[in-house]
Amino acid sequence: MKKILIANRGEIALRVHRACQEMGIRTVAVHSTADASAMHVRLADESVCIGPPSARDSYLNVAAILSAATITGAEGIHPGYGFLSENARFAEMVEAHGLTFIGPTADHIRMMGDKIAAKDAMRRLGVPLVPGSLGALESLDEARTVAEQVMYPVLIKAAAGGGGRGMKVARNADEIEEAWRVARTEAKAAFGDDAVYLEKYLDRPRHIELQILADTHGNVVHFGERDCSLQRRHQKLVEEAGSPVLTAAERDALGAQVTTALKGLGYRNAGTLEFLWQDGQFAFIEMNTRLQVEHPVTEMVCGVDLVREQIRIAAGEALGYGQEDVRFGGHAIECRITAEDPETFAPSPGKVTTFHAPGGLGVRVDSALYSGYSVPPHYDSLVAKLVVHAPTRAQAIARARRALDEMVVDGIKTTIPLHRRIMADPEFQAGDYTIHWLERFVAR
Ligand code: MV4
Repeated sequence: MKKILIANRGEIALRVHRACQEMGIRTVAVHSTADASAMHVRLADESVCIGPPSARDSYLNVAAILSAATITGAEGIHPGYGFLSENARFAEMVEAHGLTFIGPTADHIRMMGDKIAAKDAMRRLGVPLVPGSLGALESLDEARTVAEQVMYPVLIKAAAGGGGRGMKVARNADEIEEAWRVARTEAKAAFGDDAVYLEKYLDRPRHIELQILADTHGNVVHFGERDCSLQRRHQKLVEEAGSPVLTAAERDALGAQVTTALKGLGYRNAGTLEFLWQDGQFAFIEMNTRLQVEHPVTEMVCGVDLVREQIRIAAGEALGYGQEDVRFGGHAIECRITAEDPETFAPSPGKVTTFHAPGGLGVRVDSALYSGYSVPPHYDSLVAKLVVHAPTRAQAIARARRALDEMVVDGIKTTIPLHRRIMADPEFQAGDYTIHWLERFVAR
């Protein structure tokens, strides 16, 4: 491929541009009218305005994006994360236009978008799951029966859900009818699909995910895990690689199971399998068929450029290395810095009067900010990812604290002060947290 269209904005558009640049591939940026002076537009070799500020009319405007690719002669489209990245129809249309979609097949995107189909596929391939219903629940009676089998508390989840939407807990038999009714109603309203399934509710899990790459020649390798337990309202704030609770042997065992499964599936390109981890046990919950926001922590510990690999795979190249060639060095932490009030989380768009990125050994900042840039109110509030890498977790935390103290984002409110507090906290430093830790931390 000689030219790639980047169907995204912000830091991830820059991230993809940088990989292309280093591979000698020219880039086409697309942008809304609100992003005419955005950094991704400035850096790209060419740019096309695809619509008004509303994402619906610009970054989600399939016709405009395909037209932009056609008129600029782009051969491939990288969707980044969010927007059209997990839209199977879009992947199909890209291919139907004779272009390369830099990601998995439309069929695999569709399969993993249906959480019931995803779990069923993983179960058949021998990946451990949370105990629960086999497939969709056909009736309230079936929900009661499965709940008695796996034992309360249970969770009813929407098949079309994910990311925490359309989930209802039933703590006992008195609550199951209400959970069943509300989950189905919400699923229908949110996704136009009222299919639901049931799982035993794990009360204090960690969220641990595994990064994989698969080429079109049958090779699958994993790049270890990320611990993403530090989240608030399903928005991740801090991610680390590796997880503070996992041994190398546990990682190897999980990785072997997952790479075998994905070979069986014929999966291609990048993917992430999400697990809940509790009491030393892994249970698969969902698979993401895109590059993830937190991919840099994996890149830092493995020394791999995941976007470069995605592009090579999409071009039909073989990975060219095996699992034994993937080495894990040191520890990496990512702090997601958003344009939000660090106490109330109210959005804080506006003009950045001064932006100063930290630097030094083991410090990486992925950001589309510059001094004088106005953060538009129309999109996600993520403005910078501070990623640090060091030989040990304790050194990585010290490095994150030092870098956060160097970093300046004036003119808007950001979550930098909250990250300073998290990095200074003894429980965080001990690695002693579950998915519920951060909600309590921000409330105190
Ligand atoms: C769960 C769970 C407990 N038990 N499933 C939330 C988002 C979606 N990806 C799955 N989620 C959960 N599923 C069972 N059987 C708890 C959550 C959950 C969660 C998971 C990962 C990260 C943050 C979370 C926050 C609240 C609930």
